[in-house]
Amino acid sequence: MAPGIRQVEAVDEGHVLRVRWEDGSQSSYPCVWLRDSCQCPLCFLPSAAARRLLLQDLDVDIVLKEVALEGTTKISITWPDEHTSEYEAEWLKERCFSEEARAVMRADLFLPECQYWGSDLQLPKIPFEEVICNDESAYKWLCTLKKVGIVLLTGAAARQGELIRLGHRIGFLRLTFYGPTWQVQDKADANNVAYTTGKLCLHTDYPVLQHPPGVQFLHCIKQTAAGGESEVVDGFHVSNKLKKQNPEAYQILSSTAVDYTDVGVDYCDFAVHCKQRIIDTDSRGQAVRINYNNATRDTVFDIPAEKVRPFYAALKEFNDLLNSAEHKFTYKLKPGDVVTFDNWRVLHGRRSYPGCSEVTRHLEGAYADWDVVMSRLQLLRKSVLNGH
Ligand code: OGA
Ligand code: NM2
Ligand code: ZN
Ligand code: ZN
Repeated sequence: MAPGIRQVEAVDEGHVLRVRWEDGSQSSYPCVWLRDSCQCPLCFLPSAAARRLLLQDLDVDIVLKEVALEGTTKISITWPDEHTSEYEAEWLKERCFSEEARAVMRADLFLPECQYWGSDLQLPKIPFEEVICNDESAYKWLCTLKKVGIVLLTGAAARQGELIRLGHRIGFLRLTFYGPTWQVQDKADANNVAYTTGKLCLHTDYPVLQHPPGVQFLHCIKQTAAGGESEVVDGFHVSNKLKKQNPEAYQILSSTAVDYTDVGVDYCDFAVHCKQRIIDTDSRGQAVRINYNNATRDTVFDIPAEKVRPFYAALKEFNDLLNSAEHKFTYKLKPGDVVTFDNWRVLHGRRSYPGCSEVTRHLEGAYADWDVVMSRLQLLRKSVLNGH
């Protein structure tokens, strides 16, 4: 519950509303924002929870004409054109512009908390059926997936179709050229190195797409006796290490646009090209997405010749750090295991295994977008916190 409002007044020549709360704190709200955020049925469409007011009808220099406090939980503003707007105390408090209030809102909306890990990872595990049937388990799954970057779901049936069920649980899966779900097994004339028995070096999937899938699911249906172990590394943690150890290498990998290519036939025929920075960073230089698959990195390399060798040196250094024993966690999937991980953060690989005329190892894979996963997480949080 928000505290009540003690007093309201216009300041800054009517451009700002100052609210004094009963707990002694105060908040300032620019009038242009208040007018823009009017919740009346002319300005706001409740059924869409969206603004109807057009920006062309908003006066950036608007000042308030009158403000009145109604009890302690509501204020009413009259604008120069006699339009009136009402705002609830709680609604205003949540939207306070102070640094602290904005940090609280940001944390609620985006769950930025990140637990870094290395070879010491305690792989989080939750039973698959609990995630399907129980909202609290599903909520725990998605929160952990966001925070740690990887969760193992256990005890799924060892047959195709379980990822479709998981997709329905969150909303929907991400369709790509490899199909709604895809079968990782040794294939004749493989259209991807994943579909062989070879070793897969640490990689993120699908950097050839402009918006690479945010989340990946791999469901083990059959596992080979020898080889085929999985490896994972926390790409954000290793990026931080690289930045400290070799800032120049970090600078190169976070600024060089690398060409990726993928050409073939699967769900349909495809010829995809894309440029990605291997370490994608935000405005503060923090890694937000790793885009690295050595197999689909193009031979076309659209940078000046003299920059090529420094680029490879930087990539080698990153690759060495990724592969260091201190950073790598190794495990082996069992039939019925579904590993779910943040494909923007966690690099994954697999050890090679012996080839055989029959299929000795079979994973079913699928992707989801973070938009869909975060949406489900927010909805689950509401229902779990409301206790149903
Ligand atoms: C892939 C992949 C892992 C494995 O298909 O992209 O990383 O264990 N597979 O086969
Ligand atoms: N598969 C597993 O970037 C990639 O090519 C990753 C994608 C074939 C769907 C592999
Ligand atoms: Zn209005
Ligand atoms: Zn992969």
